[in-house]
Amino acid sequence: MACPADSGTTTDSASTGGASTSATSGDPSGSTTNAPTTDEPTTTPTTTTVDPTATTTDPTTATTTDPTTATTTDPTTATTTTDGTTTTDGTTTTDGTSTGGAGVCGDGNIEGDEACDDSNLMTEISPSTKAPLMYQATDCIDDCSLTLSLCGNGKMDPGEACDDGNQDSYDECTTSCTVNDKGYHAPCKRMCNNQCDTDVSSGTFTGCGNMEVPANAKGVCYVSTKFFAAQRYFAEGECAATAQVCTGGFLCPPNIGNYDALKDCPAGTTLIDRTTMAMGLTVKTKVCQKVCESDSDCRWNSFDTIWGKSGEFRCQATPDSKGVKICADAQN
Ligand SMILES: [Ca+2]
Ligand SMILES: [Ca+2]
Ligand SMILES: [Ca+2]
Repeated sequence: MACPADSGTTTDSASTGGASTSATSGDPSGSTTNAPTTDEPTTTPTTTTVDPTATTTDPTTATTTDPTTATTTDPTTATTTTDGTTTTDGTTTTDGTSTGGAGVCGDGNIEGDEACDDSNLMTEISPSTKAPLMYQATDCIDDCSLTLSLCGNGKMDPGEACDDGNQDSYDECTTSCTVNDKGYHAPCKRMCNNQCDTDVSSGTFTGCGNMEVPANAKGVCYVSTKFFAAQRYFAEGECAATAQVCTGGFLCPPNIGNYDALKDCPAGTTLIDRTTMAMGLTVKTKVCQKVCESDSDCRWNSFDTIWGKSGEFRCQATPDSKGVKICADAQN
């Protein structure tokens, strides 16, 4: 069973910064092609007509007749054709149909902007039992945007937001080659004076400094536990915000935040609502968790020292997320 359960409300699916490597921006506002000005009748057609060469197979060199917007510097920005249709690869024919371009992920052929294609739509799990996690040369992330074995080689490869070549996920670049924004889903540590008690919001957290914690919730760093009653797997620890209430007796862990009052989560996260029952206790927990589109939005490659193996953070709709895809460890 995957991580927390039951999402109540959902926020919009705006992606949080940093981890997203999606190259499929379809936002028309990303276009830099100027539309002809219509409120200046004295303007001659030659100065307002969009140059057909604006469409190019290389988004980084898309040009327009307006020198102030001649260059698109963001390679993820979609180019706009003269007929106003938008494509992510710029290869649009005169009749508006797309050709080639992004390719078909999972067909075994590396096409378009694919970094790799190993004939499946899954992110391989490293068999390594110690860091660094190792992958086969052809192992390819779920959306074909990144070759797993190239992350950690110290240089930027296609699909990587960063690569500092080390095994430290707590610095600016995680071992999944995603930017560590120290927000939701960031790697974290929880330090307690003696032994951490059952109040998961206790102790001192490091790594979650940029997390926006909603009212009625508390910031937490979920870390792996390995005792019989609560085997939970969070590779390297995971920043989240939570509210929890327990009924059923003195064994209850302390309440956290205000469960009933927590209604919304920050943009880029969704509210997961789950109930667990054990030993006569009923624990209701709400958690804000990061929304994602593919594994490349999550930390897919994390080594957990508690369990001594690879984490399995994956972008997935869990049994309790009501169809919303979140970054969750598949081992929970
Ligand atoms: Ca392909
Ligand atoms: Ca694969
Ligand atoms: Ca690399």
